[in-house]
Amino acid sequence: MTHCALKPVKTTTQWDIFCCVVDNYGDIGVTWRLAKQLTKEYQINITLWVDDLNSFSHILPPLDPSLNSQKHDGVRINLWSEPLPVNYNAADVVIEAFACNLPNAVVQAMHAQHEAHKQDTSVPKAPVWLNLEYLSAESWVEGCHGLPSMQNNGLKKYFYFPGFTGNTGGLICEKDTLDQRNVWQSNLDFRHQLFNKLGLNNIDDNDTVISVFSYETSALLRLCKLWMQSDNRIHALIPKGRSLNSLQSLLPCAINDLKVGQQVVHGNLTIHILPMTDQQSYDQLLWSCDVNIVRGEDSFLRAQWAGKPFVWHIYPQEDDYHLVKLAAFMDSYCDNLSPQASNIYRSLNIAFNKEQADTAAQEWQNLDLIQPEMSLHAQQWPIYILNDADLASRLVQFVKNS
Ligand code: TRH
Repeated sequence: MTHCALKPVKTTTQWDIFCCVVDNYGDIGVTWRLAKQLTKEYQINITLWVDDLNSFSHILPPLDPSLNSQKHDGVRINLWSEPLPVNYNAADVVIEAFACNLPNAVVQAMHAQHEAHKQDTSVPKAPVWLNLEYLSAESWVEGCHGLPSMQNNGLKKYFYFPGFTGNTGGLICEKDTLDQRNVWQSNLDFRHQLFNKLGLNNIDDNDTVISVFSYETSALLRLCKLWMQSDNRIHALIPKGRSLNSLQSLLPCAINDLKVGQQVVHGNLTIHILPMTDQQSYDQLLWSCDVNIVRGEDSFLRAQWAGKPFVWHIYPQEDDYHLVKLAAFMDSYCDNLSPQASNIYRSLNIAFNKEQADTAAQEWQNLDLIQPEMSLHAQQWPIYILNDADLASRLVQFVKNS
């Protein structure tokens, strides 16, 4: 047998994505979405290594947290435990999400391949190693996106920064998302069916429906008190989770004792306790509401793709750094708005995040003044900001170029 005959012949591309769940659902939410898209749109073999399957199962209910390995939506999902439960073979591309530290076995396998390639260039090169960073609209991102960092062992790691401009890594949005949303929003039957599925059977078409997926803030309680006194009926759809911590004074029992499907009525406000759903149903919920209150990174983007007005509760960071990131996004989002709309929308978002409850309530009322402009802007924004190049397509190109 010749030396060449021993070499593995690869027919498909294998990418491994490593995700460490820090807290909440954002780390797994982003990596799961990307994994699904790369599988479906680029036919890449993806293995998603996740260190916390229990958290993952909240946004992927069919996932069985007791299994070390399983497949959903074409993606191989492996429990990432230390040491890795299998002998690791280097993939073609290795993505560490949000600077999670890769397992030693992975780094060693990449390094071994790097050394083997140096000896014999017909052996495949070391995998393309990327660190997928958090999303930010700050201007420095353009300068850092795609930079390589030379590691002590001779490997190169690239920093891949998502972002809102052409010189960044782009934004996660599947190719059919906006078309699917348009179909959904053009026929009220879809909304009715979803609401029925979620047990929301007393919502009239003229009622205002607001989805709420935030962290704790006194601004939310203040808004609920405002909504109670509204002239029309308002429905706040709230999954069991952190938002409710701010609303304890409005609830009939401890949060743990609330039942999914339970409704709490105060004046013209009905609070509906929702289950956590899979990502697709959550998208459909965002498409169906009049306003969405979202948070973090992934629901923040999905609210933009929903084409509806939204309030962003940004993930809090040390020294209030998140307020810098919030301002950077507001600069971008409000760039083409009239001064009045820009002022009201910025002020509402800042007040919500800084727990300036009365200002948030005042600016919420002011939304009425700018409603047509904000609705149009919310529709136009996704097309403008995606600029025909979502994150997955830019990522695939980036890997080809490396
Ligand atoms: O859960 P989050 O607060 O995640 C955060 C942020 O990503 C933050 O940037 C990060 O640093 C921190 O985690 C560790 O918010 P986010 O990003 O919106 O993620 C929520 C995910 O949950 C998202 O993928 C949407 C999904 N989801 C569902 O699939 N079903 C649901 O019912 C709901 C409410 C959410």
